[in-house]
Amino acid sequence: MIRSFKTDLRWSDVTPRAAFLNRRQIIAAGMGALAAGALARPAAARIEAAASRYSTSEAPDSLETITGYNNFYEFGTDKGDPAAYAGGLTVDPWSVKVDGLVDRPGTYDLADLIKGQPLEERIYRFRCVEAWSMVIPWIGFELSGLLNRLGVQSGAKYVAFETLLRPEEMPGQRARFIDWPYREGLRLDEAMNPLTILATGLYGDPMPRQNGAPIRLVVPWKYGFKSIKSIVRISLVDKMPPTTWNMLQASEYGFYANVNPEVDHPRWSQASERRVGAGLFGGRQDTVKFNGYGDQVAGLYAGQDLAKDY
Ligand SMILES: Nc1nc2c(c(=O)[nH]1)N[C@H]1C(S)=C(S)[C@@H](COP(=O)(O)O)O[C@H]1N2
Ligand SMILES: [Mo]
Repeated sequence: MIRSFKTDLRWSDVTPRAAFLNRRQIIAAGMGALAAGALARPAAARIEAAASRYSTSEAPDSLETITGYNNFYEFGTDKGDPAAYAGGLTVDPWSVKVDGLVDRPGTYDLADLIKGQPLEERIYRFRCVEAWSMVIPWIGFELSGLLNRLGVQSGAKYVAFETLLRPEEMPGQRARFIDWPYREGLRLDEAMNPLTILATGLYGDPMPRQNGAPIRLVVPWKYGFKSIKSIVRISLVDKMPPTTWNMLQASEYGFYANVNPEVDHPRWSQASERRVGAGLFGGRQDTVKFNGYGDQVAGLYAGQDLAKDY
């Protein structure tokens, strides 16, 4: 088990979910069970994992907020569409294709792919390019651990990801303004940073479908669109891969998409953000460069002009 370095705030005390207060009694299934393939059994696997040293001590948004206000265009463009329409997504069985410049390519059953990766809780700030934000208690593991296991070859410079393409279960994919499947990518050093995780759950439970079940990326210093959901393909490549929002509107959405209050979106300011769960008394707060994770990631961009590499 991972020890908490932050004892001042226990987010289990602030969650409104009565059921969640019982989590310590139901952890028998535990992390091992989750890693071994209990991912798709909604009630079966609750995960014990204390806040890691990378977690914020800010209070997470409620489960209702995190699962009710989503961007997942495969299910529609309204914030309530994923919650309304993702219920029919089959997440078990689930396989992920690994290809490109990697020693162990193949199509892996999800449980095999993530076997042995140490799950932990990461309470991260999450900042959408649309200038809203949340705090989300993810369960996941460092992408670097998986990439090391897969064996990244020396020519690889980027990691590319793809979301499931299944219009029968993803009604938003019938709209053609996006060239499906949804695609994202990271530079290899970004992918290897310990903040970058693949998340398989949140609030101690397997990942809700609207949040990208059964496995999604979380890159907390970048705008939310980089954190691609429901991943079915991971490719190690030598060139910067095409990414969905950049393909749609390159002048508005760059490849890097680092949270940056100094670089406005062409149509709105990025200087501040609305904390979604703040409710009546909450308001806007200042946006922090790299979403507050600069100590860990600013060095990745030394020598880059972030106004140009936006
Ligand atoms: N496949 C896929 N991944 C996606 C998206 C999407 O539309 N499709 N939306 C992105 C955007 S814009 C955001 S802000 C986050 C939202 O994550 P959340 O709904 O879990 O908060 O998912 C990102 N990942
Ligand atoms: Mo977003």
